Amino acid sequence: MPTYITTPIYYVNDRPHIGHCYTTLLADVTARFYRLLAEGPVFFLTGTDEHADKVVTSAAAHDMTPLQWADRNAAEFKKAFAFMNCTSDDFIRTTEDRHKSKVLEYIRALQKKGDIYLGDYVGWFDESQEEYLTETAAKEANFVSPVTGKPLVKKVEKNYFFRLSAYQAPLQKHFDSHPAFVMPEARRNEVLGRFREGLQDIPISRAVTSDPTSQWGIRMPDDPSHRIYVWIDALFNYLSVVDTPERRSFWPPAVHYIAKDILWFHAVIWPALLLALGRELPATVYSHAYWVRDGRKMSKSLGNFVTIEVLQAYAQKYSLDALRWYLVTQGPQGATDADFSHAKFVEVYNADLANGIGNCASRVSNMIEKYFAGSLPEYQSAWIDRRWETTSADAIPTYLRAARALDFGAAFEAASSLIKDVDDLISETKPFTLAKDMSANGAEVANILACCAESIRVASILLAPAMPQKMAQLWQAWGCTPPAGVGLEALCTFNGPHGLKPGARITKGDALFMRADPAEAPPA
Ligand code: ME8
Repeated sequence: MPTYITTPIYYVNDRPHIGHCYTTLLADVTARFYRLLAEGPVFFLTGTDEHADKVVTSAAAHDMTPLQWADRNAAEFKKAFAFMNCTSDDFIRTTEDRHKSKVLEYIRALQKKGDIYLGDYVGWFDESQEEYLTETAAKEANFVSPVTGKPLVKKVEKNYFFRLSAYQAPLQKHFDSHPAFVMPEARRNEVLGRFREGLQDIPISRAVTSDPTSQWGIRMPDDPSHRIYVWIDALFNYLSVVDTPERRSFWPPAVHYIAKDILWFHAVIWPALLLALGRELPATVYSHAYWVRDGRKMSKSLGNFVTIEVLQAYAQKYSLDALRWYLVTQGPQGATDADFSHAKFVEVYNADLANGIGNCASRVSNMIEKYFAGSLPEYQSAWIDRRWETTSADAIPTYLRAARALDFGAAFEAASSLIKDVDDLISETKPFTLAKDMSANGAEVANILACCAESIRVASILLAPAMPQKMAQLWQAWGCTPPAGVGLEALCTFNGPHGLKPGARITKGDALFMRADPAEAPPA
């Protein structure tokens, strides 16, 4: 089955930071997991949202045209995601013709159906978020932006409206019959709570005036005095990119990854637009929480963003895969914000990586080198199979269940449990002691080390979506690079057709992860 995974398209008024990298990384890990499953083609999309008013303002402040400014920052986002080793299949910029022409097509279809009409709008506008707030929401927020605290602006406009109210009942039905439509549960409940207040039609255009800001954006079909509201233009990216003969089979998306800030647009407005267009709805909108720093929200005014430069310094010092591991396993998946903390980074790095898979793989390859001249020994498989069945076999189904449910924290914990089982096996059986008398214990040492090496191989496959480079390094040292196109379950069958074979060369290679000193200052 084709699998389609998306990230938000990010505003180009600013440079990328940890938040953007995190969401795109989650999507990358998901895409790599689905590619590993080899159940069908995978399409992973990210990109930039370029028609926001604030792009015009920032561009002017830098003496550039909006498009020049967008070009520059879109390139920054591309660079950031390349640095994170994210494997997106396409990068959409909403200023591209392929997107703009599709948006016009969708708007026309909605007009024809009577779902878009011209009316008057009076409302409270949050200029920093490019978003209108309902009267109730504006009052609750004391007429300031709930996000930035800037005063809301009262506006009356002739606008084109989308008949959102008509989709209350069908959306409710969809929510009722698709419990995984919005994840996690807390976010689903949040949407349903607001949803019960009732849906009102929403403005989807803005008047074009002499103000240059208002001239940026896609014009309404047959009415150049209006431009399409940036949010509507942006949401359509998910469809426009795959709405081609070659890519059509990717629709609908398996998951739209977003954070909690843009939940309403994705959980209500976007599905309503899709229902209106007669398109299938995405399987899941996954709305994660926020990265914060030292317990405080990251913001421009505090100047406390974890920038690309900070992330690069961590990758340089501890390796990119260690950074990916920290972000994915300690990040704000679920409903709780996560703190980016150096102490936590080092703790997780040492526990999971340096003392985890790194140390385990190096111990096992050292012993194979020492006792069997680096050649994987023969073993009595009945004994090993029993050990595997009793301690480790559950890790794979647990991993699969968790990863399919997009719970990568739990999935990688299951993968790491294999490494812990190997450590436990070594502590219990002490092959290094047995090896003192190889003529008496050689067969037993062989059994133990073969079992350990094969368990590490299986773990490395499960860990690869998070740490593709380091696992590839291990596969190279052990000559067990998995062939492309073979599904995860076949690859992970213990001593299966893709398992390590007796006689395989197990070389030590470079250490995967060197231990870090917790007292050391954060990399700068
Ligand atoms: O909202 N922690 O773009 P945007 C985690 N263009 N993730 C964070 C984060 C944080 N502190 N800060 C930002 C827009 N993000 C629109 C989207 S989609 C059709 C249009 C991530 O540049 C997170 O994914 O403000 C969040 O939803 C997104 O960046 C917002 O990016």
